[in-house]
Amino acid sequence: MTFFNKFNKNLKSSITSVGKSCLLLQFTDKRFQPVHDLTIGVEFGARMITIDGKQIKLQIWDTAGQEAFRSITRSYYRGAAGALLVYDITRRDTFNHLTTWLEDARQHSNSNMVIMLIGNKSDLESRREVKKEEGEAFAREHGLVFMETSAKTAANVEEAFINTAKEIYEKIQEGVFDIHNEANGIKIGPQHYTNANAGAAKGAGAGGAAPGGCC
Ligand SMILES: Nc1nc2c(ncn2[C@@H]2O[C@H](COP(=O)(O)OP(=O)(O)OP(=O)(O)O)[C@@H](O)[C@H]2O)c(=O)[nH]1
Ligand SMILES: [Mg+2]
Repeated sequence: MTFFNKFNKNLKSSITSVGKSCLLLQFTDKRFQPVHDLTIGVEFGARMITIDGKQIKLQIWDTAGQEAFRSITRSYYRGAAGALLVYDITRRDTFNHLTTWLEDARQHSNSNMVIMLIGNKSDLESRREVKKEEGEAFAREHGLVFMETSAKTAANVEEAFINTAKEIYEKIQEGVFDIHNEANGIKIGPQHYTNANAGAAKGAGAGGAAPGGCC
């Protein structure tokens, strides 16, 4: 699973600091780090979760929001099974260019990639610039799942990652992903291999992604 914010070709100020790295840290380490350095290139996190009684390892790439790293981050989209598209609810500029970002992500990723739209910093209600309804409408229009989160209070952070993984898992079971092609960001662990070979990925683990995968 890759993990990145929306970014925009023209306004560098709008592409960083939406809270991607903090969300990842909250998910993997269950803590919030108020002062967080800009991500340089790509960072990595991983966590085991259980879905449907199966152990699944999520491998998560945290990409830089800065335009300067765009070509590096793009190369991580292709091998990802899922993505969190993050904007900051207190900065309308981060919301305004979601369409541009989404086009770019879809163009450079697997067409089956699950994308979840995240409006982060929901704890800063008094500074809100983007209504929740606007996030919901954008997600509806583009076929994305939507959630508001706070990396600070941990609200919905667990749900955002796990629901994305569940969607990937369901797609595996429906046979949407070719689980024998690791370029899809999914790798079946040895303990699941017999089951996976037996049918349409039944018993398969889902998750992580570029390159790597899971289980
Ligand atoms: N109040 C509040 N602040 C947050 C939240 N998430 C992140 N922040 C703050 O926002 C700033 C940027 O967070 P990062 O996680 O580094 O942002 P990023 O999207 O990874 O930024 P780049 O790596 O530059 O693309 C930090 O000062 C965080 O403390 C949140 O949910 N609530
Ligand atoms: Mg970062």
